[in-house]
Amino acid sequence: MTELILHHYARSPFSEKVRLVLGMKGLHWKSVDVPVMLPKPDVMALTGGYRRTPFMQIGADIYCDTALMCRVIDRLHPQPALYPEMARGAAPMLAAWADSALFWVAVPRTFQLGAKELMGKAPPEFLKAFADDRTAMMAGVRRPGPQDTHAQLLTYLGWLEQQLGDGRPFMLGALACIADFSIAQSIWYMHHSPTVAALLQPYPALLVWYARMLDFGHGVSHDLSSTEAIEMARAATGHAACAVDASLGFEPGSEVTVNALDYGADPVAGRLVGLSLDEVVLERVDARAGQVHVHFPRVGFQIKSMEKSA
Ligand SMILES: N[C@@H](CCC(=O)N[C@@H](CS)C(=O)NCC(=O)O)C(=O)O
Repeated sequence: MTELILHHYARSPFSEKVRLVLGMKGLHWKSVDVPVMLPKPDVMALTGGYRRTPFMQIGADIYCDTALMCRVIDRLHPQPALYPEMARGAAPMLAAWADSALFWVAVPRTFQLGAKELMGKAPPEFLKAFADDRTAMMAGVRRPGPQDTHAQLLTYLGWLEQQLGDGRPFMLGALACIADFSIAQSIWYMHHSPTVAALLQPYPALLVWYARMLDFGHGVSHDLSSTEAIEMARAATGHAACAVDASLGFEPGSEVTVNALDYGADPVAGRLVGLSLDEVVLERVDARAGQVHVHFPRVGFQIKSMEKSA
């Protein structure tokens, strides 16, 4: 079964990155709306504890983190290529910068300057609950202040404008690649606040590039409820092929946990069924979703043996 189900919410920048990728590929996909904050019981039924947004489901295979999701989408639907030959190494490197450094100044800066425009109509109880949720998700992470985000965002926007300075249509040349989508999500988020969007005016090449990115659209989505998605996982027969490369330090079938190394680091526990440089895959059995395989990228995630620590 290769039907793509994206679990996401409208205002999520990382979700917008994937929606635009689905648009570039011209795909039909199923759309499940997830809560913007905890609790997320239907998310947990599928992921086993990973709370970040978005994640992708294909039958009983669950893919966490957009870096992996985009590689899977590209493998299943290779044209047009998301990692074109001209940028095989540079594309994921630039994407990783945009998903971390750029994102973590663009999004906080947008909140710092545009909170009222973004959240103006939300009731105070929602705002308090949202702030508490994100504070807990970011526990232990140093967060930049307004002077930091101001200076760093201007530096990054300057770099992007220079990168497009020779008139190239996309960040790494003639073709769009994963880096364009990772950068676009931050610029997209800035546009939710008119005050913050105005900061982009001195960067004309970036704005032309951004309009080109929006032209990809989102493909064609069909709404699905989270209950139906869980039912589809339970009904699925089989999983995507995977195998454990034991030279990477863990035994096939061992009990492990996997967690993100940066934030939202809640561990997911399961039996190790896949391990390569590209991904780590856990098998877990959920009361509602049945036997699911939860996939994470290897980069940016930590695997811990439960057997050793027991
Ligand atoms: N590296 C992750 C980052 C995902 C991420 O930070 N997503 C944000 C929303 S855009 C999030 O999870 N926020 C908390 C939540 O949705 O519960 C990815 O590429 O998927």
